Amino acid sequence: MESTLGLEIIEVVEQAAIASAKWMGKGEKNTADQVAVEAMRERMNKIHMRGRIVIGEGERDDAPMLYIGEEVGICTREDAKAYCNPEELIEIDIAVDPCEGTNLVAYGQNGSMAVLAISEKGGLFAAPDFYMKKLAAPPAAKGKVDINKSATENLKILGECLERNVEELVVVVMDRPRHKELIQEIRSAGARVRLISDGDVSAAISCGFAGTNIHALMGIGAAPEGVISAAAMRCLGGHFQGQLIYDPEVVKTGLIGESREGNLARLKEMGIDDPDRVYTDSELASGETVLFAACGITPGTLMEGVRFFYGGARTQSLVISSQSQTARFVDTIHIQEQPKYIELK
Ligand code: VTB
Repeated sequence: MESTLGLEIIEVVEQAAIASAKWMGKGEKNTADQVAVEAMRERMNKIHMRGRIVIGEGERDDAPMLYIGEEVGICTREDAKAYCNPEELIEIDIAVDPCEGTNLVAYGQNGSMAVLAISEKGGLFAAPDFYMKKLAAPPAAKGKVDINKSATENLKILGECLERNVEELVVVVMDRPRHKELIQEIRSAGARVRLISDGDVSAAISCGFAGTNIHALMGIGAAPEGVISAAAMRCLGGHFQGQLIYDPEVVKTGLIGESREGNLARLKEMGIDDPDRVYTDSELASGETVLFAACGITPGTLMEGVRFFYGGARTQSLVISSQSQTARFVDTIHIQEQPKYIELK
């Protein structure tokens, strides 16, 4: 895969984050999302690639841009022959979430980001718009904790792997009625819980880095974002497992259809024969090469949010590559008008 792609996708997430950040705290989550989608798509279409959206804003009928199946990149254009040699270009699959945590942006809260993952064709699991039970943990616990074990057991294992008491562990859980028992169990086991209102991608990835004081993500979030988290964790060597959730009784609120049987039939139609299968990060992001990029919209555990100043903006992004085995934090000043001065600190 093009090594320059890693640099270009930084700009893709930066542009989405800047657009969305202009709507921070305005109470309009749909606009915060829409402008991020537009900015992401516009920048993506300037990249010399043949890309296809596998995880995006929804089905073509509901989403005008970055819908599942949309082709993106200069080399997908009708007149592309003049500058792209189709034989030389590998086809790329892309999973996007231009505004992960729309509510966080709308209410000016921490933890939102523009995010995407890329792999060669077929390298990312095209997760349906279902829920996913997730378990993320640091590299030291990879393959040792297990989504099939209880939270109590996993916390004990995690403590051993990280050489600390369970009391010294912090678990991120989304604040939802469906997690009532899980939260109780984690607390009774002795660990501490950080409840978040939205944005479990940031929480999952934070487990991959020491020093974030986040040691695990447990609970049920959206499945497509699970694939994006898995892509990052696969590159970082962290632990990530996901299991699709199709029973509305388990989720209690939200997106999926109301009948368990109907949901099971939908999964079967999509070619998912074992609906209870537990996927690992390298099954969700199975491509030979995987790239991940995120840019903070509001401040988060890993990245600063977008900061505007006279004539420009400053962003912080993270790009992770399986090929170069790097996790790069990129601090960028975007000069939009001739600034009076550029502040470095
Ligand atoms: C959101 C969002 C998460 O999952 O909660 C969503 O904040 C689905 O959960 O970051 P609800 O329907 O209960 O809100 C994520 O988008 C990603 O997993």
